[in-house]
Amino acid sequence: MHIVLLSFLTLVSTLTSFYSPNSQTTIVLEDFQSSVTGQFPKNWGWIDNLKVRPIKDAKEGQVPYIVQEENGNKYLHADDTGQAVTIVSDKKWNVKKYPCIRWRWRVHQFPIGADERVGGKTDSPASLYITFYVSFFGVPKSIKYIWSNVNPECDVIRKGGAFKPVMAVAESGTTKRGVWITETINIYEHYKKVFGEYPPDETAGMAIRTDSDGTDSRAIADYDDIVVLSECDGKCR
Ligand SMILES: [Ca+2]
Ligand SMILES: [Ca+2]
Repeated sequence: MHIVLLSFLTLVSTLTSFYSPNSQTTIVLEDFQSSVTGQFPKNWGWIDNLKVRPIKDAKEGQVPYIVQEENGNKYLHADDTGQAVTIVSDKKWNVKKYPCIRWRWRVHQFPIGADERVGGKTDSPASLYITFYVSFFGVPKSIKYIWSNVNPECDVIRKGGAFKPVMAVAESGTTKRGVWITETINIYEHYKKVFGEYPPDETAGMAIRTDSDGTDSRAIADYDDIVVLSECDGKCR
């Protein structure tokens, strides 16, 4: 009798933990594993004069992003010498169900003298934009999460101008060179904090940019494992 009750209780507790509302679920948005090493990533485009174009429309060296591989892991590699191109993915997800985003990045070279607050020096070695929606007039509402040489973590930089995204510093400084760093941000909560309103349920896409055009230098960075999560603590709350 005891044994039956005990096993029943064990079963209940097992089921409870399995169906626990606290169990985190994740969706992998991009891990670059299905892309071809040495080529531009699959299912991404690049922005030219506010239009998204396929990679075949680019001139040699115009879009300096390729997939590289280390021990079987593929990742995106950006090497900008002033091209300053943004690449985009139209992957969308429900930000109410998956309010958190996590990704990892690694900077090999920081643009010399860059400062996103100073006109003409607005370069970031790495950045990931989340676009929440695009208006009828084609104006995107985005937060651009940057790795900034000098601006402090969680700093929010507003430049003004309809097409300029709000920037938020996800990582700061030039000491963590050549090391993969993982970021986790609750973008649903962060959007509310930055814009003072609720975000739409579904996002409109994401973008990546490594740039060094303002400082006329060079920026090199890698990106991988962009994942959304049903819950997290995250930075910059
Ligand atoms: Ca990967
Ligand atoms: Ca720039």
